[in-house]
Amino acid sequence: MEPTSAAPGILDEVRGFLEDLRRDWPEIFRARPRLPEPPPAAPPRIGALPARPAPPPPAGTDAALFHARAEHWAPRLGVTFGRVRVKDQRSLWGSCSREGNLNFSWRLTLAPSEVLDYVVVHELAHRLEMNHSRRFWAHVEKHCPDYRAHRKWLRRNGEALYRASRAAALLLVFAFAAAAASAQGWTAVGSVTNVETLSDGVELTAGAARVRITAFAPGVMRVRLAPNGGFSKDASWAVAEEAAPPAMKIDDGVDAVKLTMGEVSVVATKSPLTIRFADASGNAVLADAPALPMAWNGASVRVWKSMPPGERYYGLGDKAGPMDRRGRAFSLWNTDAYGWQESTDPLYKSIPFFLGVRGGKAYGVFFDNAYRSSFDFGKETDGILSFGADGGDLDYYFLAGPAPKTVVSEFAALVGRAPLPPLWSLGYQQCRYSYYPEARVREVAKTFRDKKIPADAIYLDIDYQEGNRPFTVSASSFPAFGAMVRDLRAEGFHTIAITDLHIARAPGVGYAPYDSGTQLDAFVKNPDGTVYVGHVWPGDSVFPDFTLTRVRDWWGGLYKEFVGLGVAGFWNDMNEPAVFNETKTMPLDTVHRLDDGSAVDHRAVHNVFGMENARATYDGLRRLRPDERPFVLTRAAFAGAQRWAASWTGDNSATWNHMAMSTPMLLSLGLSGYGLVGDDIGGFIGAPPADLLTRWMELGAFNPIFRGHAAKGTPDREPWVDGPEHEALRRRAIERRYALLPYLYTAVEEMTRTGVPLMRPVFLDYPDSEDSYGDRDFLFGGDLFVAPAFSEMREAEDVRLPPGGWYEYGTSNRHEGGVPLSVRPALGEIPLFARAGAIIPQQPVAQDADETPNGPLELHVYPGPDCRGELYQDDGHTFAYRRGKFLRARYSCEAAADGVSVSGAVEHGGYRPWWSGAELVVYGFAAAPREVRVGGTAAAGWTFDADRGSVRVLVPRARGAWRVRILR
Ligand code: MIG
Repeated sequence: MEPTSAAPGILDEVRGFLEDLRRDWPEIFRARPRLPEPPPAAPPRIGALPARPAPPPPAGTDAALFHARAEHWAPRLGVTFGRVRVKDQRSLWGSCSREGNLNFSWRLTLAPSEVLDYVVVHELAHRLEMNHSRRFWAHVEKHCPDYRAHRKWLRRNGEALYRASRAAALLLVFAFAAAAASAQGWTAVGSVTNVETLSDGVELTAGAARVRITAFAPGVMRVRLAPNGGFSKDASWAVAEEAAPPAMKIDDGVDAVKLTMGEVSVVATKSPLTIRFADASGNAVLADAPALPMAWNGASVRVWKSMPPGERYYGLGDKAGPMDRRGRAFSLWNTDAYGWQESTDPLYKSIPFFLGVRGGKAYGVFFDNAYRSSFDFGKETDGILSFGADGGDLDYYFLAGPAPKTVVSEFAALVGRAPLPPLWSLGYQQCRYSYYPEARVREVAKTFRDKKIPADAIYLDIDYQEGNRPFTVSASSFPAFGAMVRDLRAEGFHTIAITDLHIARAPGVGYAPYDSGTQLDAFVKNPDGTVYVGHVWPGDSVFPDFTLTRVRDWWGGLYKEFVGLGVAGFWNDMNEPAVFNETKTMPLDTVHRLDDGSAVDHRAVHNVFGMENARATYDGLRRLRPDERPFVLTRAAFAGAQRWAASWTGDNSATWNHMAMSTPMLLSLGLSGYGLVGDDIGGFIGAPPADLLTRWMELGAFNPIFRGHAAKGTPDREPWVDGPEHEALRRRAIERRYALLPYLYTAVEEMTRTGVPLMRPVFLDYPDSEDSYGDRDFLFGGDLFVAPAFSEMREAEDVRLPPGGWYEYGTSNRHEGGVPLSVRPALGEIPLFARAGAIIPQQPVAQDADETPNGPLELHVYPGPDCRGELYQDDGHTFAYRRGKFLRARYSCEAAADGVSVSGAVEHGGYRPWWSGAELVVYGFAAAPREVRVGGTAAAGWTFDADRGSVRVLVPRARGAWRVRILR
C-alpha cells in the first residue's frame, strides 16, 4: 500500500513511547557522541551509481527542497544521494548508495519532503537493527502498534534516535543484556533419564520432557520435542513424503546414545541432552551449541546450533539481500510487503528450510512449524545459529547431503516437487495492473503478434472485475468476455485471470461466492463465532477457511465458469492473507477449523493460508479439467507450495538494484524447493528507464517464470514502449528464450523429478570451487552459465566461469573456468556461456510455445569432456505424459584430434514430436572440415560458418538412433 497519513493521536502515543524508552533504556540517551565524519567514498563497484554530478536543481522546486535535505542527512547517514527527478506533482524518483556499492532507488507517492525522510528511516532502521531487538519492538508494540505511526514517529524523532544509535557499543551491550535476560525465560531440556528404542529410532526422557530422534528416509532424520512429554498429533502442512525409515543401528552408551543410518549418524549426549549429527567418518556436521540444549518458553520453542567458521547458509525462500544468510536474522510471517527493499523482512513466503555449506559439503535443516518462526545465523551471538517459533512443535528434519544438490533433492522429496507445468507457461507472460477494457487487452495481444514478439499469456488484474469482487467480470469493461478469451486463444494467447481469496461481504445481491460460501459456513470466524470481516479490495470481505477440505473443494468449484470460458490460468494474489489494516492481516485470534473437527487460531495457520488457497485452486482446476495441467500463480507460500502453484516475488521496484536483487532471491527460492518462480520484470513500482527494462528482459529470459508486470498508474511497460531500438533488443531476448524452449522444458521436467531447480546457483553443480558462491551469476539448467549485467554503467566486468571449459554461447570462443574473464556486454547482450561438453536442444523461433516451429530440431554441440545432452518433449499441456506419451532422447559426442562424432538415440518414443530431422550445429572448428558423414555415408548439404567456427549438418531421420562424424 502506498503510505498514507497517520491517524490523529499518534504523536501522543509516540511521545509516550519516547518517555518509556528514556526510563527503561537510559543508556542510549546518556551518550551523545558527536556525529561521525562521513566515510571516505569507496571506489565504485558493480551496482554503484555513476559518478555523475547532478546539476543543481532550480531554486524553489521540489527537487531543490530534496537536495537541501539530502545535504543535511547524507553525511549523517553515510550515504550518497544520486540523481533526483520530479516525476509529477506528488512523486519523486531518486536513488542513493551506501558504502560505495549498495544502491537503492525509490519512487514514492509522497510529499517531496517525506521522500527523504523515508530513506532516512530506512537507514535508521538498518543501523539500529531494530528488526531484531525484541525489547525495542516490545516498546513499539506497546506504544505505537501502528507501524506507519512508528515510521511517522521516526520521521519526527529520527535525528535524536540516530544520535543515540551512534552509541554503538552501548547498543551492543544492551543487545547482550537483553539476550541474557530473555534467556532466563527459557527452560532447557535436561538430562536423559530413560532411553526407549522405537522401530525407527529412540525416545529419550529428560525430566518431564521427551525427545524423539527417528529416521525418516535414507539420509533424512527427524527430531521432535514434547516439553511436557505428550507429543502432539503427527501432522504437517508441508511434508508430502511417507516416512520410509531405513535400517538403523542404535548404541545406548553411558554418556550418549548413537544412531547410525548408512553414512549418517546422530549422537545424543545425555547430560544435558544435546544432539550432534555427524558424517560417515564421525565428523560433526551440525551440533547443538555447547550448553544450549533445545528449550521452550511459554509456547515458544527454539534450537541453538554451533556455526563453524566459514560455513555459509542458504535457503529460507524469498528473503532479500545476499544469498548467504550468515550474520543476519529473519522472521517468517507471510506479509504483503508492498515496496519491499533489501532489508525488508518478513516478506510474502515462509519456507523454514536452510542449507549449511562448508568445504563443498552441505546439509539441510527443515523446521516443520507454520507459526511465526525466526532464524538467526550468528546475528545475535557470533558463532551460534538458532531457529524457533512462537508456538507449535519443535519438529525438525536433518538432511544429510552431503552434495548440495542431494540436500536440495532430499528437501524436494520431503515437501513435494512441482508438477510439470504447461509448456505455454514457460513462454513470455505479459501482465499489468490492469489491462482494461477489453479493447486494450486485445490491442496489447495484437501488438505482440503484429510486431512479431513472441508471447504466450496475458493477465487480467483486478480491474476486470465488477467492484473488485472475485469471480465477477465487469460488464461495462468486458461486455464480451468469453469471446475475448476465445479470440485471444485463437491468436495463441492464454488468458490468466486474478482471483483474490477475499470474498466481498455482499449478502442478498446474488453474489454467488458469498451466498454459497455462507450456506456452506465456509468463512473464517471470530472467537465469538461470528464471521470475520476484513477490509480489502472489494470493501468488507470474508475469507474462506482454506484449512478445511470441504471449503477447498467449494473454492475449487468457483472456477467452473471461467474454465468453461477458456480462461487458462489463475492468479491467487493477496493470500498472505493481506488485509488493509495496521497488522496487514487478520487478527491472531480468528478461528480456523480443521478437518478433524478441531480448530486453531490464526497464529497456527497464517503461514500456510496462502498455500492452502493455491492448493484449493489447483485441485479445483484438476477436477474441472482433469486432463489439462493447471497454471496457478500464488504470492504467499509455505514450504511445499510448489506442488500447486508457480510464484513471484511480489511488489518490487523499477530500479537497478531491484533487478540485481532478483537473482539471489530467485536462486534462494530454487534452493528452497520453489523452482517455478519469477519477478516482476521491469519492476512493479515506478518506471524503469529504457536501458533498465531492456537489461531486465535479457535477464528475465533466464528466469523460470518470465513475466513483465507494472503497478497501476505507472507508464506502459510492454517491450515496444521505448522505441524501435529497444524493441528490437527486447524481441531478441524473448526470441532467445523461445529458441531455447526444448532445453528449458527438458530442464524443467528434470526439476519435477529431482527437485534440482532450472535456475540454480553455481555452487549446486560446482561446490568445490570458491568462485561458485557469488550472487550475480547462475546456471540455467546444467549447461548454460549466465553472468548478467546489473549496472547502468557500460563498464567491463569480471566474470569467473565455473570449472571446466566454456564457450561463448553460439560461437567457438572457448574459455577456461577459474580465470577471470573481462566482459563488457553491450545493451542487448547478456554474457552467456555453454559448457564445453554440452549438447543443447533448440528450435526455430515461433510466436508462441504451442506454435509448430518451422524447421527441424536443432542440436547445438559444444565439444568437450563429458559431452552429452538430453531432450524431453510431450504434448505440452495434458497429463498424457503420465501414461507414457512422451519422448526422451539422449545425445553424446566425442572429440578427437581428427574430428568430432555426435550420436543420438531416442530412449522413449511415446510422443511424436513436430520434427523428424535434426540440424546439428557443431562448434569448435577453425577451418572447414574435410568430410561430414551421416551414418555410413558422406553428407552433401553441410555448411561451415567461419565466423562462428561451426559446422551445420542435417540428420534427416533423427527420431531413431544416428551418428554423425565430422572429420578435420
Ligand atoms: O494490493 O492486484 O502484488 O502484482 O498487480 C495490491 C493488484 C494488489 C498486489 C500484487 C500485484 C497486483 C496488485 N496486487
